[in-house]
Amino acid sequence: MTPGYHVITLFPEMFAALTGSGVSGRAIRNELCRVRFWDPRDFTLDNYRTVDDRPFGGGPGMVMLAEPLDLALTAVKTVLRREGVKQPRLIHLSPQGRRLDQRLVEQLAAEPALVLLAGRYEGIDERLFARHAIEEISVGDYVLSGGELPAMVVLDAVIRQLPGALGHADSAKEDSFADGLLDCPHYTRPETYLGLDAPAVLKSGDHAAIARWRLRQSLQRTRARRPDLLEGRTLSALELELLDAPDGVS
Ligand code: 4H7
Repeated sequence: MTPGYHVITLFPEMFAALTGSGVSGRAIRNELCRVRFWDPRDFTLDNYRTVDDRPFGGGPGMVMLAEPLDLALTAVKTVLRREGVKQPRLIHLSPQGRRLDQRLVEQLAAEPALVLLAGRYEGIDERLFARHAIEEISVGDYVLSGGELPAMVVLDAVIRQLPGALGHADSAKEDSFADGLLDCPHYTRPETYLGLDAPAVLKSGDHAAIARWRLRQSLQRTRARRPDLLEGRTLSALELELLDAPDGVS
């Protein structure tokens, strides 16, 4: 079944960047997944279509009302139940959440549906979280004005994992992080640019040597820039050998 992604947001128009362009746009156009938007304003019950109010206890900014979000979530759940999805993962994008990584992305890409809640203002009335089991996910330790960009980050990362999303030439398995390592350097024409030569091995036609060179670059870069990524990973004999191979060897 085609996975269904549901986004609860006051700013559905922001998602044109995700749905209209690139790998994600093509995947949606080709019906590898569906993305639907739910505007909490459409679930308000007052004439002013109010979605926020001043925080109890005072302080700056506004808080999102529980009720419109609760009604929107309930509507999404009803649609999903009718489509045979019983317990969809509900995800609130928040700086307080579990950090997104490629392992979590791969888990999310295996789900038949996801419901993403993009908050605005200072946050959401906490009582929404008493009524629904909602996971919190963060895309990194920095503050944004809303959850829309994080929701697009999650969806872009998830959608590129869907079978058929990438041309068969490039594959999600080839991505940096797919094997827990940083990417190798890339080169294209011309062979010499402003006196700088592309590595000769890449022009050698020796595919095994090219694969070894790329793996060595990935390993050495990962050790230099993100040694934390190597900590939880057991290196094979080949990987250990490549890590300490000098440039030009192997
Ligand atoms: C939930 C709660 C996610 C969502 C608070 C969301 C960063 C991330 C938001 C907030 C996000 C992330 C409201 C806290 C606006 C900051 C100025 C939306 N920011 N905000 N405040 N790292 N912001 O994933």
